Amino acid sequence: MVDQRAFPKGFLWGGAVAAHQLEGGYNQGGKGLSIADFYTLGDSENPRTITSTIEKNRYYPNHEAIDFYHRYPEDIKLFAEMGFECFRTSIAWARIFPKGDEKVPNEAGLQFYDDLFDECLKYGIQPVVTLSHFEMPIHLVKKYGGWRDRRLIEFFVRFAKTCFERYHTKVHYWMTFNEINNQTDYENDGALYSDSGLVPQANENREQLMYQAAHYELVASSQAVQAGHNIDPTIQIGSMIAMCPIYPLTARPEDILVAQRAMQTRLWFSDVHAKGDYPEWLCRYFKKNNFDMDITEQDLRDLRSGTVDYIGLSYYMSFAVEYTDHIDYNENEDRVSNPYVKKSEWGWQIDPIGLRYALNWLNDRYHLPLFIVENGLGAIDQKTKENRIHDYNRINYLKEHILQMKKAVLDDGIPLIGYTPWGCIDLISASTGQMSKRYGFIYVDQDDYGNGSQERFRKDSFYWYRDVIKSNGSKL
Ligand code: BGP
Repeated sequence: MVDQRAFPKGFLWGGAVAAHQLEGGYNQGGKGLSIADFYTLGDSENPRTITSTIEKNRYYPNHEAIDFYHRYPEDIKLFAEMGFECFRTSIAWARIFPKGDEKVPNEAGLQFYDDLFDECLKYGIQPVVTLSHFEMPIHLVKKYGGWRDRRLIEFFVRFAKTCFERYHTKVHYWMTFNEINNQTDYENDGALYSDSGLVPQANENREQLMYQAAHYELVASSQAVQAGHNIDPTIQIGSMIAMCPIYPLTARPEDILVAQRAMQTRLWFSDVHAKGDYPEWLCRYFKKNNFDMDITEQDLRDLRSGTVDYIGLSYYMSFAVEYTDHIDYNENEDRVSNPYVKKSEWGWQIDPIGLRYALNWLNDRYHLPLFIVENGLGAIDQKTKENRIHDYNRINYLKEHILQMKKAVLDDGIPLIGYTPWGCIDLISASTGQMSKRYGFIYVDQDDYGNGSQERFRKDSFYWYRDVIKSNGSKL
């Protein structure tokens, strides 16, 4: 018997996307080039290549993406048909400040988001906005080396202020950096590049570089929170973390200890965001490793004054870890596969109960409202001759996760603001650049190489999710 209880009144249902994964129009309306414009296509085995120039005859999937830049009225109308109450997207930094370090914003870029947000509001859909979702102007990477340079704080805060001033009456919920904690995977070039615009040199200590860049991002975030609240004290500015609960593979105490450290390693970013302080274990870790960190007294004051109002999280999977020979967590060495959960076609471990566990964990730790701003199943979809897409696997995935979310809210008392499943319309995958790794309720006729009509089709999940929203989660 499926749990038929409804969610509390006011719970926000919607969907989530990010600018560079769907807008296209990469060089239109005065937009500068961003780091996402330099990513080629990859696949499930091979990460995307980061090129230093845009090479002729190579395919860059984010350049055109699904052309939301021109087609958004049609897409928002479809979201409205599903009954969306909110829509999470990001603002492409390079549309507003094409180079990133100039003082005057690009009016055409600002106008684009005004028009987009107005189109949402026309249907009663409130925009939820991430300021930096795996994107920054490429000029900031080329000239300053990305977030390794303290001057980025000033540039980001100028961008954030410009957005708060312009849109604060239209946007209530904001987030500063998408999945800021992905950088714990600092051995992965893609994670460092997309989160911080870092291209480490051969002689550099990647780990120290990650910590330094993350520190500047955290300071920038805290200054942005302060500025946002000065502009409009009613807006809510959140952290956004990739929440992957990490389990010990066994009850062996060594496994428990390494899993605890792994969770601390993933969560220290939101610790700083929410509590305004570095955790003690991390300060000791910096010293033990002789990391020469540029952290000033003023930075520490800023971190304390600019704590977040809520925690936004993505939830796709859980991990399991096993002790090897040290307790300091290392993503690549310690992660193992969990025999109790299934995997997606891309090897992501599917664990709905882990979502309830994650929400309880975050609530205990932060006592702040939570917002699930990403969740979903990346899968290959087949369109039939009748233009139908029977995506039962996706419906099942989402249903199982919503059921656990319901228990977390109604049985455990978790203060959850809302739920925006990822890629509510098919878009370019962040990790692979593929179109065929689809998450949407809306199918976009386009293949991995950009061929296709780009026509939109409602999947079976479209009708299912419409009913979920209409019944406020009682009908699953
Ligand atoms: C998150 C990102 C999104 C998104 C999603 C799915 O990490 O915030 O941008 O893409 O994961 O990942 P992928 O597109 O690689 O399947």
